[in-house]
Amino acid sequence: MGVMRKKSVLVILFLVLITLTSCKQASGSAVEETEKTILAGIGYNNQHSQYKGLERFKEIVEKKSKGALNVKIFHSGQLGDDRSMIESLQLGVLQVTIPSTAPLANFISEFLIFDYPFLFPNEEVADEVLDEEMGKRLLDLLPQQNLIGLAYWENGFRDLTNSTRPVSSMQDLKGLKVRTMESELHLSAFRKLGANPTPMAFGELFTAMQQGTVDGQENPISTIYLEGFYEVQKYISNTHHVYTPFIFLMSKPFYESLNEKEQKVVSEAAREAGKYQRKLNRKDTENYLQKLKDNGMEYTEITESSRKEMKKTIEPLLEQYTKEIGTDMVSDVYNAIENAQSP
Ligand code: TK8
Repeated sequence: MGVMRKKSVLVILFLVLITLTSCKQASGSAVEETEKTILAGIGYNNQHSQYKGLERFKEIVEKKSKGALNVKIFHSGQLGDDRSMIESLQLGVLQVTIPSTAPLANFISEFLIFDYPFLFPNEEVADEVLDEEMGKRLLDLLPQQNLIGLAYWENGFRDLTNSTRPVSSMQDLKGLKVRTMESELHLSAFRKLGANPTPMAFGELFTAMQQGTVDGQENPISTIYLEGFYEVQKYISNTHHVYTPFIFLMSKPFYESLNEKEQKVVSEAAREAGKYQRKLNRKDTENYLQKLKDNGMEYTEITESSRKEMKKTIEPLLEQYTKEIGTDMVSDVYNAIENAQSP
């Protein structure tokens, strides 16, 4: 059994143990109610808005359920990477995780749409499309995978960093060893742009950059700063090539074990905490680019013509994914984006 496999088994055993020891009878109530514990695992550390949003979720849920529900938060990938935590939800040994949509696309291919480069023009349009009918249509695909999607949160617009050279155009990408999320589309897109991409779980990324296994990576500015990537990356470019939503996932078996009132509490709390998290993430993004420069990173602007060239180069590649996702779904997403931009 491989190291990763052993780790996942250990994490699952750990989660089962926690769940068993956390279930305790609420004493003194007329009807013995078992307190339900929500184990929530995320990939980022406890400085990121993803963690602070989850703290807000915890606060709302424990207050509104009057203690019938309690939330335990595990950050920094302590319970595994995005894919393994999604699998733990499907098994029912973990109750909440908030992954990027890219790894989720390995379970439901329609979520690949969010890896289409330059799909969203800005956060406001992304909010409107995700929080309205189009976003709900995608959430409705989750129960078939034993998952419930309660809300969209924000990872953000992804920018490229590397340790080798400034990148201001597609030509500068040539041969660059870039880590991508475990998404077939991300991988083929960077290959098409001339880079030398490697898919990798987020938890392995810092060491890979430190050891030179990869030259660069791409993530939102708040991640680059809060995960200390400036310690091992010299150059950052404002590629803004993809907007990645987070998706607040709950294990379907757990969600169905909740009574109606509790289901309403967790659903409303996920949405309310998501609005708070988005706001926080945007404020962080404004502040952190300067901090990256203060920590020695060299910032390069990508010209609009370079962005157009990248988009044109990748376009033919998307045809195969549009077939996989479904042409209707893809055109509906683009129409929703267009409608969200019209006055
Ligand atoms: C964190 C990941 C991360 C993603 C990545 O759990 O893997 O680069 O951007 O945010 O979801």
